[in-house]
Amino acid sequence: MSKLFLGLDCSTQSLTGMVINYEANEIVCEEVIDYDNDLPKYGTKNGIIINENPTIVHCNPLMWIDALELLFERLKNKYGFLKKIKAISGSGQQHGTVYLNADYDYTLRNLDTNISISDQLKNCLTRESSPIWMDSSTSPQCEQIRKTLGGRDKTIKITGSNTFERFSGPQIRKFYQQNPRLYNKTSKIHLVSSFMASILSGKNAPIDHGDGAGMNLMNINSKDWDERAIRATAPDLESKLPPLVRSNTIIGTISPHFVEKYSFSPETIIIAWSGDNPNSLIGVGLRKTGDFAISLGTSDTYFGVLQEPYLDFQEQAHIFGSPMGNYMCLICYKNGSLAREKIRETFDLTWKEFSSILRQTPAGNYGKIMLPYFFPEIVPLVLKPNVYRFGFDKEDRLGNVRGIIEAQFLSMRIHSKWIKEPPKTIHATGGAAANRDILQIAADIFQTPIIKYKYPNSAALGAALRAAKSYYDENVRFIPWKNFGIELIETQKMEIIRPNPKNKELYDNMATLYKKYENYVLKKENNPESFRKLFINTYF
Ligand code: ADP
Ligand code: XUL
Repeated sequence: MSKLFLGLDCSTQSLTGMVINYEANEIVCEEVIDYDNDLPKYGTKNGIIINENPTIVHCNPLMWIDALELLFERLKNKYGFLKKIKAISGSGQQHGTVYLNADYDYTLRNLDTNISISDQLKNCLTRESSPIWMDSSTSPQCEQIRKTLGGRDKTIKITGSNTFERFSGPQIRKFYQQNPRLYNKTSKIHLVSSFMASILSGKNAPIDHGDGAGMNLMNINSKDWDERAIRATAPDLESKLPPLVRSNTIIGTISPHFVEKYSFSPETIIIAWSGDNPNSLIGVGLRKTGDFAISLGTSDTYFGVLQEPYLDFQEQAHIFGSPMGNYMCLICYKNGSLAREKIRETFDLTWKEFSSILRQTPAGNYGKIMLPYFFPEIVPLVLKPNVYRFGFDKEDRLGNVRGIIEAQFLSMRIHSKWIKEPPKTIHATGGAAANRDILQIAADIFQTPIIKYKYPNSAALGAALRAAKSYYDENVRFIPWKNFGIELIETQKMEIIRPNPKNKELYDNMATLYKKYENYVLKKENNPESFRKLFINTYF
């Protein structure tokens, strides 16, 4: 009987389940639950609860559980092979936190199959909604924690990142300060990843080193909770946090609830979940230093493998644990897909029409420069959204379409410079990686070949591969990560998009120009208009 492995990805806009047959190097099926359309009772837009304050971005964690049950229902009805699944792991949008009372663990262990899990757990939440990675409402808490830890450099040395508004520690501190009574009633604080792992395994689950690093609470060297960071965040916090574990840890078997309701085998093992970016690193086959990927999902991220926690003290960068046991570096943009969608919707375009404009317009966009902060931005830090346009206006359809794509990759090129290793190839993943014309511009700006895949969901694939590896390591023989999953990933490669060398010099100059505009707007440096005119005279 073929052995199957399930990877789940609880991301910002959807929950995906991908089943693989590792020995046959095959993706067997993929199912997606789209929160907005499949679970309308939660009233989300792009997966989030709309708040009139754009810095506050929350989600209802019960929605993720309903999505899981709906996904299993569909997989069972459509394919009926859930019994053959040997191991499951998963991926969660990073940084988001779920707050639970003392009844949570008992309720999970004693679920009634006739009632939905979300109904049984709703009284276990001490915070009705969960702040997610898009929330940027914790600047005071970031400052307080950073100060207590001895400033920016000290904070980076301890936790691998400066304090960031979306990171779990500042979010927990804000909850403690605003609702000390409910904070005191909280007995467990989970990440999205460990919360979903606990639902699956029917008991409180640990946090892995990949996702734990995105909290400003884990010591990046020892990979344990850091006492100083915990004390700087909130009282009695350590007792509320699940233990930290290596990403390959088998945390138990599947909860009897899913065996009874969806016919999983009771022997199905559950592997610790991780964050979506660490899972994607596995899913696109990054295995050694110098391998890089861009993920163009709701967020845009740029990340790569590191052997040691090489720290950056200048930029808005992060060091996370990688699921292989070493490290990964990452930068994250909030103005990713939803910013591209804003332009697409403004001009009432389909993605096909959007792409056709990218093909029609020239590299350099006639010197039109956009700083696309439709939402508060992480890299560079911009808390008050505003879109800046130089040399064009918001009615200019062609200028805006090309402007946003060039802006996004110029910024990524500039702000990834601190990673001394330049990319040799870049693996592309996430919803917008389906768009060849966007990837061509990325290849030209980075002057690096970009690999395009058939399946854009590398987080779910990475989770499925992690599940398979822990199963084989435990039951068959140890296979190093160096080779693991690479043959399957190879079958998914669709195309290598090569950079156009003719655009090299233009984009080198445009990157310098773009940086000047960032400094002009954000650091009040000189207006670079004369450089823009020179750029136009040189290339157009
Ligand atoms: P997440 O995992 O963060 O929930 P996805 O990786 O599923 O998000 O990406 C979803 C996004 O992909 C959508 O918001 C949409 O803007 C984008 N997308 C889908 N198809 C295309 C396309 N052809 N061109 C550009 N963007 C696309
Ligand atoms: C990474 C980050 C986002 C989320 C959502 O630091 O905040 O990429 O993981 O995908």
